[in-house]
Amino acid sequence: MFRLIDCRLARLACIFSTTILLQSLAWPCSNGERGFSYPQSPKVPSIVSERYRTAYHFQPPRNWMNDPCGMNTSGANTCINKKEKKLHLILPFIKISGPMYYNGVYHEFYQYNPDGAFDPNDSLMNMVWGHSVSTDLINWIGLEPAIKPDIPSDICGCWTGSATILFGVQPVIIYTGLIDRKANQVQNIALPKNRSDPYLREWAKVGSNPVIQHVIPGLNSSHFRDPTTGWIGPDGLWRIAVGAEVNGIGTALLYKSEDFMSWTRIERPLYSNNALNMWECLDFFAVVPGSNNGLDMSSEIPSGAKHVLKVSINSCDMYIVGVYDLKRDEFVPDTVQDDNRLWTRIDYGTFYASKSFFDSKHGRRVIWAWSNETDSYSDDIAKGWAGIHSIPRTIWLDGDGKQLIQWPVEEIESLRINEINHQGLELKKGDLFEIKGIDTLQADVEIDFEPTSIDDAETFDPSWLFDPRKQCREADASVHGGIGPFGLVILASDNMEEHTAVHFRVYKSEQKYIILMCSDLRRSSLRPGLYTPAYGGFFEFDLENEKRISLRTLIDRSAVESFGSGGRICITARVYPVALVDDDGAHMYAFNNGSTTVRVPQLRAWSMKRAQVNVMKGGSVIDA
Ligand code: DQQ
Repeated sequence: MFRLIDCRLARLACIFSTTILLQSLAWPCSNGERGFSYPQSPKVPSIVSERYRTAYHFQPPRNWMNDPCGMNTSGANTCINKKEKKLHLILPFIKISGPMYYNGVYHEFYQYNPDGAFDPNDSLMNMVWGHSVSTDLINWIGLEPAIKPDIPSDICGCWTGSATILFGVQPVIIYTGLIDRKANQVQNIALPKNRSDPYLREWAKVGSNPVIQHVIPGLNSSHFRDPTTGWIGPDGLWRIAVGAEVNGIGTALLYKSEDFMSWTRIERPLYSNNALNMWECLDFFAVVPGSNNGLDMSSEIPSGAKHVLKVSINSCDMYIVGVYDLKRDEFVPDTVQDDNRLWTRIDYGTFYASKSFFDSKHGRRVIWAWSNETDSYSDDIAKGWAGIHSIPRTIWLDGDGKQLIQWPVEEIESLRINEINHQGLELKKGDLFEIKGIDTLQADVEIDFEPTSIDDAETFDPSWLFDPRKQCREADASVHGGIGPFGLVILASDNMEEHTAVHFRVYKSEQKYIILMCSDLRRSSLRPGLYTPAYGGFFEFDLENEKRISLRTLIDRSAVESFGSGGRICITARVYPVALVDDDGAHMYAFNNGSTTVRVPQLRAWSMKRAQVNVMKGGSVIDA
């Protein structure tokens, strides 16, 4: 696949052993080629430990999982012709009204391999849609897979897509089917068999599949996938976008339909840009700058709203803010950088194929993503599971209309116990303050840092923007600075041989301050050969007025999700400390290594309880 400079560490793991395994299973679709690449460690001696398994992140009880395939999102009023034998959806003439919440249940669909903890995309094997339900986004009940490859238009795999609830009552899944060994792709539809089943357990594919064929001039038909959630245009027609590579260029193809069943391509794409090739897992949504109220794409979009186009490529989720020109049915970016290394990221760590939905229960937009294992393929097999989803996050646009803000959904706070609270701490250069009294392996930490002076900020070099990870490596937590580095050291062994550092460093750039946030994994594990990058990203900060730089870090064993400056910048990381396996416990510290003293006006931290994540299957407990 195509890689960015700072996303370059490809998955080198165990192609040889994977091929043998896949050949022995003799799946008819196997072409022996890897479908995807993502950062993972090369072969290293495996450690089998239940202690890396997360306690409150979403994951199936076992096996491989990747992309979230979409939660049910709302539409509005409906008009269903009950006389039709096959459920046939017809155009509504009713004015669309308010947001809806489907029977009080969240549905999470996800890419899942029922055959083991290996990636079935490697050889176009049996990828199905896993399915779980929840009433709070935190505790989940596992159900049977919603869709499996069993028709000619998905026989080599049911890949990613989206769920839409038409007019508030009719859920529809639209997804990519792989039709042959060359990974040619088409789009299919499935409907619930029984809409009055609160869990929507069973799904049926429509007889007219595929509803969208791969016949478009210049299309690379093995790069034509991941349809978005549908939205309604001013003409009352449904629209979806499908990611594609057309004449070698990344394109968001736009389709419209009266009935969500038969689709016509609009010749002009929603957007295309030759800075990137194939776009996976497109997401397109509306936001009002400065408001954390979410918008339902099928409701009236208020004036002043912006639209966001998110694309996934090369293990990075990037986004562009712009406007949706309704006359031309086109997304027009406010600004777009020619060099895609400068595109803003949803998250600067291990966070891919994100999908957002409008949560009508709380009037917010929620996003989450796949966070792959970054230990090795042999570890996946040894553990018997691979892949988690990030904590669902509320997502909105900052008042300046440029930067998305994300914050863990408030429901996660129901897992907090044993609060500790410190106020008025002061960290001088070289200080380490140990945070005690909580479970440091399962924790939620919120800390504010306030530099006592802004005079010593070092000078910012704009060329660093091209490679923040390099800056995190070179100006790491041990390198003294003017303002910073300060932050948290987590999952630290007794002698600090193992630790993960999440920290900030403040720079001055002409009129403004620029902050570098890093999540440095290079010393996160004593295991040799693991993929342990120093993730990082920059953001602008009004230090003179805002004064406090906040950090929230959710630690969940092998998952570390960090939110800088109230969610302006996010970094998800996967870590595999030996100390965690050995049950030696782990230490957590706040630190400062800059010459400017930093006040900590507030530090709050909690242990996090275990959530009930897919330990119940359809109502009965299953072995996790
Ligand atoms: N994963 C799916 C594809 C998608 C990719 C296959 C992104 O549909 O493009 O599992 O991770």
